[in-house]
Amino acid sequence: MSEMATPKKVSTYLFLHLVLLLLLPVVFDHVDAHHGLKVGFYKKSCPQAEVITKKVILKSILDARSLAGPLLRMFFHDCFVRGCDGSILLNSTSQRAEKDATPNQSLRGYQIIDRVKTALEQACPGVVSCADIIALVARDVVEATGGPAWDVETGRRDGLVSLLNEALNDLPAASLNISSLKASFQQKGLSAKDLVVLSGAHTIGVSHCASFSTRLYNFSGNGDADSDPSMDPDYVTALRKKCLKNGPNNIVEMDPGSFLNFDIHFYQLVSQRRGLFQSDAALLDDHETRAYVQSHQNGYSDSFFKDFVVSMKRMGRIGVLTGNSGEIRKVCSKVN
Ligand code: HEM
Ligand SMILES: *[C@@H]1O[C@H](CO)[C@@H](O)[C@H](O)[C@H]1NC(C)=O
Ligand SMILES: *[C@@H]1O[C@H](CO)[C@@H](O)[C@H](O)[C@H]1NC(C)=O
Ligand SMILES: *[C@@H]1O[C@H](CO)[C@@H](O)[C@H](O)[C@H]1NC(C)=O
Ligand SMILES: CC(=O)N[C@H]1CO[C@H](CO)[C@@H](O)[C@@H]1O
Repeated sequence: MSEMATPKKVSTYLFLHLVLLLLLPVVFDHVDAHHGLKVGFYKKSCPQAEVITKKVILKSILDARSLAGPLLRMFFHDCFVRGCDGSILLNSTSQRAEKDATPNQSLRGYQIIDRVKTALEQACPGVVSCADIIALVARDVVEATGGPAWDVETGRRDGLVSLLNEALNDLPAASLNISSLKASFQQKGLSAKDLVVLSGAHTIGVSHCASFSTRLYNFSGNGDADSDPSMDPDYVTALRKKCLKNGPNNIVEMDPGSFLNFDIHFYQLVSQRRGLFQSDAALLDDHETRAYVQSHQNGYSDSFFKDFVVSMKRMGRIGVLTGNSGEIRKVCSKVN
């Protein structure tokens, strides 16, 4: 008889259910907020994963420091298209892959990712995803070039699909104005602050003339002397020498003199109207992003480094596959 539900028991029971129901969204939100990723995901399954990755990267960067730029950029290109799922690494099949989209033309360093993957497959076959390798490598190249170090959230799995058109649609072009840039980031769940902070990555690396030459010549259709008024005229003159009209598609350092060092110069350059892309210059066209640029133009990197870590983590959570979704690729350039 004691098993029988008395009204009191029923209401207690219902009450507990109600509490659970109310708590569920909280619990799920919590998991969702981190998209199922966690720091040290491979702690048990492949304890050496991060050490091995770092070793390969330090050696590679020592041999070719200029690979730091493209390897950091690769993380951005992976995450903005279909989420951080390693889709940037897949080769074209009957369907043309992201890799072949114009914005990726200048991405390099795929062989370094393969080198890391080979080392990890030897240590723990089939365990570490290519998507996580990109995320770990991005951290390692920032650290290796003098930027901040941080704990990378891992646990991403690899996607099965890579489509050229998605790269064209989802990667913001260097010609975008501030409202389009903000919209592009917002579509990925990132804020105006993330935009201005992550753009600080342009402190390392190089760009091809083609990515900004419209700013140098015939900008508004009034002849070759007509340059983008938002760029410092002295800088225009200097860049024209490196990027001749109809000349070869040369490369220029984005942060001249320190393009191999992850530092805070980007904000100095932008505030001096020497950002290379219209998308860099556009950061002065919005009150929030402009305030960030201005408050970081004096060269103190502490707060930028802290902000950069936060925004990299946020970018690293975009559209991730976790749990049983996707797969762990054996070779990063093709699905299993
Ligand atoms: C805000 C939107 C962004 C635009 C429009 C943009 C555009 C570009 C362009 C056009 C290049 C030069 C490519 C070339 O001509 O070789 C470049 C290079 C680069 N970008 Fe961005 N980018 C953006 C955001 C980011 C983010 C979020 C990161 C990483 C956190 C990043 C990291 C880099 C790096 C490191 C390079 C140098 C690559 C190298 O040395 O080869 N960019 N970006
Ligand atoms: C920014 O560019 C978009 C797309 O080209 C355009 O519709 C919009 O009017 C532009 N915004 C500003 C403020 O110029
Ligand atoms: C500049 O652009 C305008 C309009 O786009 C075009 O008609 C003109 O021929 C260009 N001039 C030069 C020198 O390229
Ligand atoms: C993917 O393409 C690269 C470059 O063309 C090539 O070296 C690599 O072997 C390809 N991967 C596969 C699995 O075919
Ligand atoms: C590294 C790489 O795969 N680059 C490709 C980028 O896209 C162009 C086509 O737009 C290809 O020709 C490149 O090979």
